[in-house]
Amino acid sequence: MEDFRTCPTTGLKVHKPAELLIKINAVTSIVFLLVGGILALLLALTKMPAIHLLSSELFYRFLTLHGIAMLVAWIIFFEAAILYFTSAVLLNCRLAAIKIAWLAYILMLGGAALAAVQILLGNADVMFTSYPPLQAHHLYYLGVILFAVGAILASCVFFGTLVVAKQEKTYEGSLPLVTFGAAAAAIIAIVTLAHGAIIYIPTWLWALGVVDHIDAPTYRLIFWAFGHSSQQINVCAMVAVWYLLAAVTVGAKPVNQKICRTAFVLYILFIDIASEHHILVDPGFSAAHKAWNTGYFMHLAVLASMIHALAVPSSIEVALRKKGYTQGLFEWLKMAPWGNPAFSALAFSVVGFGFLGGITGVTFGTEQINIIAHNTWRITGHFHATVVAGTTMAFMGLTYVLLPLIFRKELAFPTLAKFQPFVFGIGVMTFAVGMMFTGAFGMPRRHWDFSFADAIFPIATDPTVMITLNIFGLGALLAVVGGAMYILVSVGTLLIGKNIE
Ligand code: HEM
Ligand SMILES: [Cu+2]
Repeated sequence: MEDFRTCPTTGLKVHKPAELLIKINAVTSIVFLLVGGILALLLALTKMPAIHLLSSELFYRFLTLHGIAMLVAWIIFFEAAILYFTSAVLLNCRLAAIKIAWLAYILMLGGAALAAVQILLGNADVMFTSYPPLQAHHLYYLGVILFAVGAILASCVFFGTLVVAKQEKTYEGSLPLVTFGAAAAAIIAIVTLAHGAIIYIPTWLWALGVVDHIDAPTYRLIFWAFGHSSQQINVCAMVAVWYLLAAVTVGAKPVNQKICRTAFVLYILFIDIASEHHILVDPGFSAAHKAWNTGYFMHLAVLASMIHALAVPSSIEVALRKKGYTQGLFEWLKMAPWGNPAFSALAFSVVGFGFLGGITGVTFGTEQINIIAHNTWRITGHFHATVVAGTTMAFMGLTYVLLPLIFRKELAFPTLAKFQPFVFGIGVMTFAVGMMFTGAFGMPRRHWDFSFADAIFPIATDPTVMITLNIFGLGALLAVVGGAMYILVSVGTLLIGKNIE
C-alpha cells in the first residue's frame, strides 16, 4: 500500500500516481490559461478603436489561438484533472491504467502543441470553428485529432477507475453526487469526441489532398455536434464542481440528491440534441427541423440546469442556517464565507452562468431571435458568460481546494487570493454584458476593424456603441488583472507556498 497516503484533513486515501497526474494536468491547463489570457488582452485592445493594436493578420491568428488555448486546452486539461480527482481520490481508489493516463496526457499535450505551432506559423488562420472552404495545414487538424484521442483515453481511465472502485469496494453506498456528475460529463465527452472524429478525420484527409471536397453545410452540422456538445461537457463538469465546492466550503448537502442525479441524467439524454442552434440561419434545413431540434428537447436540458440552479444555492442556505444564521431572509447570505476564494468563486460562477450565460443562451437559441443575434458580439458575450464567468470561475474556485488538498501547499499571497474571484468575476460579467450590448448595436463577431476605417464607403456607427464598447474595455482589463492574480497565486503557491505536513 506504499502507493497511497492518507489525507490528514479529509481522511481520504490518496493514490500517489493519481495525485501526480492530477498535478501535471492542472499545471498544464494553467499554462494554457496564461497563453490564452495574454492573447485575450491583445484582442480586447484591438477591439478598442482608439488603440486598434494588432494588424488584421495577427488579429485572426491570435483569435484562433485564443479559442484553442482557452476552450480546448485550459478547460480540457483541467477536466482531466477533475476526472482523476473525482474518481480515484473521492472514491479512495487506485487509478486504473496509469500508463494509459500518461499516454492520454502526452497525446493531449502533443496535439495542443502541434495545433498551436501551426497557428503561430500562420498555417491555420481558420479560427476555432475551421469552417471549410477555409483550410488549415493538415498538421493542425492532426493536432486537434491527437488531442481528442487523448481526451477519450482520459475519460476511459475515469470509467476504468469507477469499475475498480466498485470491484474493490473502496466506497460505501451509491456513487458520490460529484463523481456521478463527472461520470455524466465523461459520457457526454465520449459522444462528443466521436462526432469530433467523424468530422475532423475527413477534414484532415481533405487537407492532405486525399479527399477532394468537404461539403460546407455537412461540416457545419457535424462540427457543431462536436463543438456545442463539448460545451455540455463543460457545463456538466462545472455543475459537479459546484456541488463539490458547496460541500467543501460550507458543508452543504443537496436537499434531495435523487433529483440532482435525475438532472444529470437529463443532461446526458437531451443536452446534445440542441446543438443545431449554431446553424439556425443556415440554408438547407427546414424551419420545422430546426424548431424541433432547438425547441422541445433543449428545454429538457434547461430543466436540468434549473434544477441544479435551485439545488446548489438552497443546499448552501440550508447548511448556513444550520450553523445558526437564521435571522431574516438573508442573514445566511451575509454570513457566508465570502473571504474564502473557493466560496466566492462558486457564487460568481452560479450567478454569472445562470443569469448571464444561461438566459442569453436560451434566448439566442430560439430561431426567431437567432436571426438578429447570429454572428454579432451578443453571441461572444453569451459564451464568455458561460465558459468564463461560469466554467473558468468554477475551476478557479476548485484550484483553491486542490492546492492544499492535492499539492499540499498553503496558499501564497492569501490576500490576493481572497480578492481574486471578485476582480475576475466582476471583470468578466462587465465585459460580457458590454459585448452583448455592443453586439445589439451592431458589432459583428470576428471583425478586426469595427470602425470600418479601411472601408471605401463611410459607414455610420451608432454612437451608443462607444459607451458599451468602453464598458467592455474596462471589464476586459479588470478580468485580465483578475486572471493574472489567479496565475500569480497558483504558480506562486507551487513555487514558494509552505508545505503542509
Ligand atoms: C480575460 C478574459 C478574456 C477576455 C478579455 C476575452 C476576450 C475575447 C475577445 C475580445 C474575443 C474576440 C471576439 C470577436 O471579436 O470575435 C474573444 C473570443 C473568444 N474567446 Fe475570449 N476572452 C477571455 C477569456 C476567455 C476564456 C477563459 C475562454 C474559454 C474558456 C474564451 C473563449 C473564447 C472563444 C472560444 C472565442 C472565439 C474564438 C473564435 O471566434 O474563433 N475566452 N475573447
Ligand atoms: Cu452551442
